[in-house]
Amino acid sequence: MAAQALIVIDVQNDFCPGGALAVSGGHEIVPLVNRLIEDFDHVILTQDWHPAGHSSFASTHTGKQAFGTVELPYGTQTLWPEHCVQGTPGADFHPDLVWTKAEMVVRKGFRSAIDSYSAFRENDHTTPTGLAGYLRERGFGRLTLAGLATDFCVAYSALDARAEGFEVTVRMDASRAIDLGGSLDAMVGKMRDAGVTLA
Ligand code: VGL
Ligand code: ZN
Repeated sequence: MAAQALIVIDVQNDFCPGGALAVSGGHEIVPLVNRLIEDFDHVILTQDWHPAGHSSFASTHTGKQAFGTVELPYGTQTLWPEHCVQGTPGADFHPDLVWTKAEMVVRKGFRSAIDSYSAFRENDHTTPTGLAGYLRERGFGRLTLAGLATDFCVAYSALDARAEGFEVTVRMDASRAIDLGGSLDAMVGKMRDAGVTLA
């Protein structure tokens, strides 16, 4: 059976209460994520990592509000408050996350013009992050995902991982959602249809 890895998605200060794009209850998952990190032999982290003035920030577009949308060359992009700016405390991992064991940290969203929810492919659905190749080269075929946010970065990562041929389990108990306009239900449906195991 193929080796397995845990992928901890974006457990960063800005996605926790008090942060710029706080996910309700985001900090609650940290003890459970720490237990998963202990239980898995191989751990990979992702880190949302935007330059200032990123195209996904509402403040970059005159007259636009956070949680609205904008048309970018690759399609409709949801606009967010400024969050996870490279090198800022908001972009740091939650202080209680025990991340030292991580073998790899994948940073995403570092291109000004393209957002990246997924740890595999940016929001143009074309530009790869390199994670699929890394996982295949290391022989990982089974992935468990947990983190923030269930209906954005976790879900898009899970769907792309399935499309890349990995077996995927999402630990719903160790994830929390933004739930913007029914996005949680919609993404849960898509994950089920794609053969993602929701645990
Ligand atoms: C995320 C919105 C913007 C996430 C990242 O980690 O789910 N959501 N950037
Ligand atoms: Zn982001």
